[in-house]
Amino acid sequence: MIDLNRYHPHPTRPAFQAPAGAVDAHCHVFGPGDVFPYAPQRKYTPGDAPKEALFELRDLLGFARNVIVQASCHGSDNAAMIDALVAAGDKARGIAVVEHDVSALQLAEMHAAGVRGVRFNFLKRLVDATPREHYVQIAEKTIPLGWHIVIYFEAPELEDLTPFITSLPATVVIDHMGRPDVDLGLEHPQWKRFIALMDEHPNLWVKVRCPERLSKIGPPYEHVVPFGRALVERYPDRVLWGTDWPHPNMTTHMPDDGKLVDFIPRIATTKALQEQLLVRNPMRLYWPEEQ
Ligand code: 0GY
Repeated sequence: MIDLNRYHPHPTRPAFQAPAGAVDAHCHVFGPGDVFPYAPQRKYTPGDAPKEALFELRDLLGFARNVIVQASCHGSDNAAMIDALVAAGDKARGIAVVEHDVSALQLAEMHAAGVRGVRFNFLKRLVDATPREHYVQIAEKTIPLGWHIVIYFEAPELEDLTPFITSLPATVVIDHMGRPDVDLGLEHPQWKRFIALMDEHPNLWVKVRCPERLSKIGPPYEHVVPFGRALVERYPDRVLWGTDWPHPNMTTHMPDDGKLVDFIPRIATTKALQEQLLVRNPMRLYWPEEQ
């Protein structure tokens, strides 16, 4: 029986060979809970997914680097994520979750460890609502550091969130293709609204990932392909890809990360697009000093 609260125990080595220097730009570490306790206000308790397992997966998948995103189950205590960044050396960058009263010293320490952005999470099933003014205060403190903002919402909330998203004077990375309902298709106003937003605001980037969450059918996620491909081809210099390991809150299946990697050439169909998606774009955003 597959345990949906634990990452895939035996991911396959992908058939697709990622280009040298590829970055998994969306993954997490969970705990271990006895060292890095989960937040009291969390909405779910994951199985532990420690940094060592993440680094092993990175190597198995043929990737060179990770961007580790603070997950809601750790609240704004970034200790597990920072510990993983430090252990990874220059092979990882981080996205933190911070409170509005975070100090300049705390931010400087995070920056030194490799944090390069903050995440604003609008999913009610994951977090309690944060006052909008708090997000504004966080943005005012972090954008001057050169950090960007990662936003997680679901497509029906986009209309309400648009004034806020477009007011942010920084690079804004939208998680998981804006979480469209893929059954509605590419011609539906929901998807067109997202495309119009991306068209009008060149500071917006998007993660072209998460077929395992967007699909109600499961692998091989055929009906998610047109959405990912549309974004990669329209915004080749503003797309990122990530595994989302260890895949919290999956209800249908636990994805094999090797198979998720094999999804990449179906949405990025040329070597040039793959190089942009997996190397050039994430390096520009997270390791600009190496460019
Ligand atoms: C993801 C997606 C989810 C969870 C979180 O912070 C989180 O807990 O992001 C989800 O449940 O959709 O990106 O890991």
